[in-house]
Amino acid sequence: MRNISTLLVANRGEIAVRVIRTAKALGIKTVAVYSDVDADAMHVRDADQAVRLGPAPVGESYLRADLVLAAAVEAGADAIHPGYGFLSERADFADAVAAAGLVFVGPARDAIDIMGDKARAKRAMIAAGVPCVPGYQGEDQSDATLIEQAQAIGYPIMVKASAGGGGRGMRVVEQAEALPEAIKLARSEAENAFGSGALILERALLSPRHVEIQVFADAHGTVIHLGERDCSVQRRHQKVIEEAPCPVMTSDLRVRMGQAAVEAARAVDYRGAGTVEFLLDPSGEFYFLEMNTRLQVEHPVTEAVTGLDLVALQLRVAAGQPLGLGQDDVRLTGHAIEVRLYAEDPDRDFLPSTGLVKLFHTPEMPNLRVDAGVESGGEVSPYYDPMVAKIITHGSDREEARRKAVQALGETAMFGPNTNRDFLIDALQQPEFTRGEATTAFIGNAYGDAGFASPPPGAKALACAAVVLFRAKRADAQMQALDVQDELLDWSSDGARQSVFVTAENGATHTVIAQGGDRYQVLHQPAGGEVESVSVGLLRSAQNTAVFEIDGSRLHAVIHVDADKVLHIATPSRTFTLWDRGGLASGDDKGDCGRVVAPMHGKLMSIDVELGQTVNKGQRLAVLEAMKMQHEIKAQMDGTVGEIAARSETQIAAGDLIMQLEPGREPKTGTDL
Ligand code: MV4
Repeated sequence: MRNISTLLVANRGEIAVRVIRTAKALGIKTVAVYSDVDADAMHVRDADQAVRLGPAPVGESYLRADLVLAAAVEAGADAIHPGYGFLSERADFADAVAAAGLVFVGPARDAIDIMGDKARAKRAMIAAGVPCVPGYQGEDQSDATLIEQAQAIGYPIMVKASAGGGGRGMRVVEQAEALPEAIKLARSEAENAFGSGALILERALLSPRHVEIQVFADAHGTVIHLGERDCSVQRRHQKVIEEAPCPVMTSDLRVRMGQAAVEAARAVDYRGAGTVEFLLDPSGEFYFLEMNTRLQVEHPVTEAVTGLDLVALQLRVAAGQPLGLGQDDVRLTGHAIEVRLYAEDPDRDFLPSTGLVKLFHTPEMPNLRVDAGVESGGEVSPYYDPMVAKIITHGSDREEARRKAVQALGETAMFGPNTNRDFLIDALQQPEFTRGEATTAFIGNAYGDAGFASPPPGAKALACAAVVLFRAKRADAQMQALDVQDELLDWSSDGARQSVFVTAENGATHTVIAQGGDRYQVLHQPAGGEVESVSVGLLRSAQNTAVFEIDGSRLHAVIHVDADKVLHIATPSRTFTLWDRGGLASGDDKGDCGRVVAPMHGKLMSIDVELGQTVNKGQRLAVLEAMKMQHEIKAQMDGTVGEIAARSETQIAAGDLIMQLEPGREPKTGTDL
């Protein structure tokens, strides 16, 4: 038995905050670690002590096992919780922590090692009788062997990096002709990314569900499972929505998958919290994919349906105590859904979006849990994962949890960096998801190649926004004229007070007429369109929220007005900005979307168009590599390439001009008419 009285949390963001919360509840002192850009971060302020690691890049801070270990020793910690990512699945780190006489909150090095290698893991699972996706996971990596094995497996085939994980280093091959080239590419990618070019082959399942089982093991021979999570809703292998239980689970299937997961854990002498990932076929067959030897991002849905605190169990088991819980003690209640809020821009191909968080607001409601790593006034840094918060709802059934998630997100907003909030709200309401039929093909089916385009706000939402701006300006006037009586502020000699706005979005004008008693008439006129009159009542307004009334319906909004009077507003379905353009003509913005600028710092990998070429809206213009990811830069309009200002194979800064598109197209010349 080991006593844990001081715990170092070797992570940042929401998971560091979450681990610290449970440690505190157990009377355990906490030590945070941080990089220079995180000196004022939430996890640093929550902990009892904090130790600086180094500069912002992860290679100089959160990935430095030596610095983390030294920090633990210096701070007098007796245990290290690695969270997820970073050092959580580094076998040599787990080993070094133990060798230094500290407790590593996780499994021993051998389990991490085996599960970190897909080929070894699958061989161990096959030996333990755990069903695996049919494939090849041998040591002979010659092209001839791989090609021959692929033929035996049958197409389509998945080629996966043995050292990869979570979809990294994975590609589908549809037919035999494409295999040699795919092997070559996959091998060199794997070599670069993971330091090993070893590959495995698997039959590609076409639209399976991604179902994972949470397991827990102690040092006294107890291994149990806490049911499953369905994580089928992923975008480019980034999980977006997770839920428990899986909508198509039956008690018989849960027993069989649970037993397979427990066998998987036993086969590697597992300790602590682990997750066994399976693919579940429409026919009800399931296959082992990989095991994650850490606490996962989506653990809160399991906590919601089991009522257990997984971090508390991890700490108990790490201290050598018995789990204190048998399989029969695990009861699943209701349904839980987690959505991941990412600081990214769905309108720009989901590029990460960073910067000052002007406002982060979430509602208070029963059975809602928010795990966040940033707060208002904080910063989303380009150096780390763009996930900023998780929103978890629990209901008596799936539909209740789903509706609650829509409602909670509708009253959630982050202003500053863009987020995927509106996308999440849309995804949660897609018929396929609502029916509980979403498989791994869902995002592709629902959004296709075009991706998600957030529709512009409607007249009602714009009218509410105009009212907020009007009131913000009036409040300013009030500050400057302290002796003006309140009731006179809405009065003017030519009748009602009114104010004209032009939106930035599409050149529409809004005329707000104050009618007294917190009622307003808003005349909404789209550029060149008919005037529409909207009558808006302000029922409630607080620091950052407002409730409006339009035609008897309530509209809830989260609002934030910048010092320069830019209004950020999130209604239950849309996030947008509005500002007073002081009567600018509506055409003034037109040329702007022809400016193609780098959305972030990075290396310009290619420029895919030529001077004078005509392009279609949505067409790829260039590829930018940033944060190890390739981002396609697409045309925002139809046009002609009028200028190319940057060169490929060069570094480029955020905001730098790449090219200029001219509106309209050159008439086609030639004889193809
Ligand atoms: C697969 C697969 C189909 N067939 N392997 C992705 C994450 C990683 N843990 C394993 N993943 C998959 N492996 C075989 N043999 C499907 C996935 C998969 C997936 C694939 C495409 C689009 C979304 C997906 C979501 C989850 C899993």
